[in-house]
Amino acid sequence: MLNDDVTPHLLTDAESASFEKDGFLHVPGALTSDAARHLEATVDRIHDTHKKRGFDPYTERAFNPHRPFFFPDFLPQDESLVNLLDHGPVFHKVWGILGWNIYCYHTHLIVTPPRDREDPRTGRLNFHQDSGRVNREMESHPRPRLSVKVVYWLSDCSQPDRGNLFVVPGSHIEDQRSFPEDGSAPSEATPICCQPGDAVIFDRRLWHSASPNESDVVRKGLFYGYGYRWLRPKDNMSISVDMLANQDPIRRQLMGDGYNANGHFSPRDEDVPLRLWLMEKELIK
Ligand SMILES: O=C(O)CCC(=O)C(=O)O
Repeated sequence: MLNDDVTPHLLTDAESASFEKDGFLHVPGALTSDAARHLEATVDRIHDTHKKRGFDPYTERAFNPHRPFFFPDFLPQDESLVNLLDHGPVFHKVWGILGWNIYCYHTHLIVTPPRDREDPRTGRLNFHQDSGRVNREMESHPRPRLSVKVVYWLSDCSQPDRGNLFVVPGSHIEDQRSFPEDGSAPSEATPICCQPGDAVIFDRRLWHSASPNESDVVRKGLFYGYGYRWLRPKDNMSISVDMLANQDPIRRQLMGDGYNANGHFSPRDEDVPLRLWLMEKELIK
């Protein structure tokens, strides 16, 4: 729930300039150590459940403990995951970038075990921009931002061989880019090194990739996609009526609630309580 602790977390001019230039922003210490540990235990519980069942619901195949575990639509799994939707140290920067007509259109967690060195395919990087067909069907140049992703790191990725998120700084305004065919990182790419509890906000257009985990430290991260309310959800976003009923109005906005469909495009006040809250706090006009 948003509280009065706002000013220290607002997007500064320097952060805004850095995000516009590089296409990403590192937010050190976004979570306390206790919060990161609690969330890590939640991620472990979800991961272990599927490991024990022996079935990966995303790939719809047998669970493979050597492969990254990608689990979308995680909000219904635990209230602590819902609580991050408007987590002040990061969320104030998200609306600072995108404005107030936003919601969370996608969540996923990733658990990346040490890679299977016997399998050369696990050593490859896969650089991409987010949003699939959007990158083919939007005709402007550079294509519009539309959304950002936040990742909260729960494991220690402070060394560059721990499955780090690789990015090509500044590449968010490049519609096309070629990458080495052997799956290696180009020299312009850089691993983002983070402590548990750090967050990274990145522009969906930024060319980025997961990387092989060459270490013994299992990598764990929680990803939240925020986009405009007229953008469709990218996963099932299974938000039940009961889940919504327990949330405050701003959370409900962020979980995709609204008065009617037209309000995604031309919102009334009741569609966007975030806007009213920001006006009351004199953070926007
Ligand atoms: O696992 C990672 O570091 C990258 C995740 C990713 O590519 C994505 O969320 O689009």
